[in-house]
Amino acid sequence: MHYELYYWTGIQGRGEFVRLALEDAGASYDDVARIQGDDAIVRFLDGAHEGALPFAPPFLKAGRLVIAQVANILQYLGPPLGLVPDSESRRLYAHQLQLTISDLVAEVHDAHHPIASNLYYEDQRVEAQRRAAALRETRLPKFLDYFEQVLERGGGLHAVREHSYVDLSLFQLMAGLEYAFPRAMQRLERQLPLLCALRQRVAVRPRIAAYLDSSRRLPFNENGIFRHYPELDDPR
Ligand SMILES: N[C@@H](CCC(=O)N[C@@H](CS)C(=O)NCC(=O)O)C(=O)O
Repeated sequence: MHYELYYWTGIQGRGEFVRLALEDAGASYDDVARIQGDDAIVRFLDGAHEGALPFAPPFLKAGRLVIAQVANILQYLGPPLGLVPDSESRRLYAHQLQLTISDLVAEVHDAHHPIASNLYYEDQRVEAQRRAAALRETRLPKFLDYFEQVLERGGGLHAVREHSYVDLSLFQLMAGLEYAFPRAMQRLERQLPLLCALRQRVAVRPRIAAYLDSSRRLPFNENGIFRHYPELDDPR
C-alpha cells in the first residue's frame, strides 16, 4: 500500500507522530503538502474529495480511505506496518496510550496558546507564563510519571511489551519537550530513567536514525507544537 500523509509544511507538528511510524516501518508514502503545497490540505478540508471529511491535519489517505486524528491514524497503521502487538488487549492499550499522548500534546500547545490558537503568542504572553508554570509543575510530572510507570509495567523497554507506534510517539514527546523546556526536562528526567533510555533507543533504530539525519526531518521551531520560549521554561 502507498500512503499519502497530509500535514502542514514547515513544521513537524502533530504530523510527526505519523511520519515516524511510516519512516520506522520503511513504508511507501508521500508527504503531500511538501510536494503540492498547503493548498492541497485546504482543498481537502473544503470538501473537494469524496468520503470522510477531516476537521484538521494530520490525515492519511490509504487507497479510498481518509483517516484523521493522530491516534486514529496510528491505530489504523499499526497492524499493516507491524507496529502494534496482535492481541486485542495490547492494541486497545496502545490506542489508549496514544490518546493520552494526544491529551498531553494539546496541553503543551495550550501552554504557549492558552487563550486562543488564532492569536499570536505575543498577545497571550502573560497568560502563557501562568499556564506554562502549571504545565511544568503539575501536568508534565503527572503525565511523564505515568508513562514511566507504563514502561516499568511493560518490562522496562516498551510501552506495550514490544516495539510499537507508542514507543515512537514517546520518543517524539520526549524530544519535543526537551526542545521546548530544556531546564524543566533536565529536572524531571532525573526521575524518568526508562523514558530517557527509550528515547535513546528509538533514536538509533536504523530507519529512524537515517530519517533524523535527513532533510525530511524538519528542525523544531516556534511555529510548531513544541516551541522554545525561554520565559516559559523553569526559571534559571
Ligand atoms: N486531535 C487532533 C488535532 C488536530 C489539530 O489540532 N491539527 C492542527 C495542526 S497540528 C490544526 O491544523 N488545527 C486546525 C484547527 O484546530 O482549527 C489530532 O490529534 O490529530
